[in-house]
Amino acid sequence: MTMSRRGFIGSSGLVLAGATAVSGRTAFASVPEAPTMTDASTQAPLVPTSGPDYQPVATLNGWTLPWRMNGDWKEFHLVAEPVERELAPGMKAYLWGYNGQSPGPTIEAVEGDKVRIFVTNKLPENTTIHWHGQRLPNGMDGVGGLNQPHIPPGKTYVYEFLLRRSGTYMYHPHSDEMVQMAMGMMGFFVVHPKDPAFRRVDRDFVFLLNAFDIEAGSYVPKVNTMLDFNLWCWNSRVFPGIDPFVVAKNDKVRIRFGNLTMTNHPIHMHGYEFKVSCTDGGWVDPAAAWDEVSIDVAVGQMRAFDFVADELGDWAIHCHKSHHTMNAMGHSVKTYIGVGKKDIAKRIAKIAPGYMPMGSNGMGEMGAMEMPLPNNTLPMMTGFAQFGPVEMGGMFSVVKVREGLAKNDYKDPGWFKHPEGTVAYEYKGAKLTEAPRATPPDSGVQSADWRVKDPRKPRLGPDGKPLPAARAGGHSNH
Ligand SMILES: [Cu+2]
Repeated sequence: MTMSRRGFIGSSGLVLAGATAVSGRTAFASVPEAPTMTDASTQAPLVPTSGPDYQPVATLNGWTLPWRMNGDWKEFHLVAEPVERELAPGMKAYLWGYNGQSPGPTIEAVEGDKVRIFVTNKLPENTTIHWHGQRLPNGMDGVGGLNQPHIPPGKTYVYEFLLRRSGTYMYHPHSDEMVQMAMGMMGFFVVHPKDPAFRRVDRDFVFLLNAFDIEAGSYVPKVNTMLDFNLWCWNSRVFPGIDPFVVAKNDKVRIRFGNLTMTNHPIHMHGYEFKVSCTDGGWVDPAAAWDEVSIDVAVGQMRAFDFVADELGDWAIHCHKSHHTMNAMGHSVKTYIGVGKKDIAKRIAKIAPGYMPMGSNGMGEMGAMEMPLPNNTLPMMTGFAQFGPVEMGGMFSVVKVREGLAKNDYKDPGWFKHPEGTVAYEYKGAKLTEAPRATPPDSGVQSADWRVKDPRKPRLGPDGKPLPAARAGGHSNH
């Protein structure tokens, strides 16, 4: 783990500010150190060294927040602060997050734990944290003004509650939340079951869906955008910057995702059917789950699905809204399919020298093209795999199922080696200038018999003359 520890104790005024904020409640000898992550790659899961056993989650392009025990309290320390996040190689964003990254680190604990979470505000404005989905005392729910005073810049607040239910929860500000969530402030909160065998899997992945609107060449998201975002992210990363989901053949796998964007995302995985095992409301009774290949996750929801990885390969996993598997693009670009490129290029070049016509044969050519880009943005479609350009961006990654991976080995195994004879191949028979065409199949039924009739027009017989009107007793439109 590349983790730098913040010299917290006695190093700044923050400690004093923190101490006064909590002194009314409990006397703390010290505030736990807030670890900081500088890396945007997936960090190894944090295997528990004390307390009940559980299979730790792997946070996609993220990490888990270490804790310390203080008596029977599990103590964590989150620092809300401006961060610099690489969205994919070639593009950085100036976001707000926690402990050096957006999203913040995943909090993991066990059902029945008492957690004490210190939140230090290093933002230029007030914040709070809401623990989405948790059962807790009302005053710990984090809605600024309603449940607690907002946390002013420079102050540290303490949240204390008992983890009453296992499940998958999120955390995010409830103070200027439109701005703070548009800036990337959010994180996952996984509570493992007390019984280590309950619904246990071998690999357990988590990520948040988030979206940013960052103009090419700039670094700060436009916080007032409502729907027309140009960077659709998983854990503040876009393809090809999103790490693969690496699993061993026959592993029981769980993928958990929460949606803190402004629209729904139908998450689709290739190669398998799967069942929803968990929502932010709790575990789904296996008898109530049915097989799916896409799960739509609405705004403010999370879903987890489970499957057994018994099919080897590189399986695509992505949002099925095709605009969400694109990177920065103008959504108001005109459609040029079918427009003669040469002719229009000549005419446009007269008024706009250097104009390059795109898209008259579709946009696939952009996947292979290395066009000069402005600073700090990403190609709309990009990424290469073993057979060529993938022509994707945004919310896209690959589930890599391999034989013989060690437990907790999440290293990218490279591209799948297909067994001979299992890849779609080019037809190499007699030369075809054109596909041979057959006549359409004939069921013997007149297609006219199926057609809805326009009641305003007389029905015509096969000779083209009007048929006699329907007889009495039959249906009539008059
Ligand atoms: Cu989507």
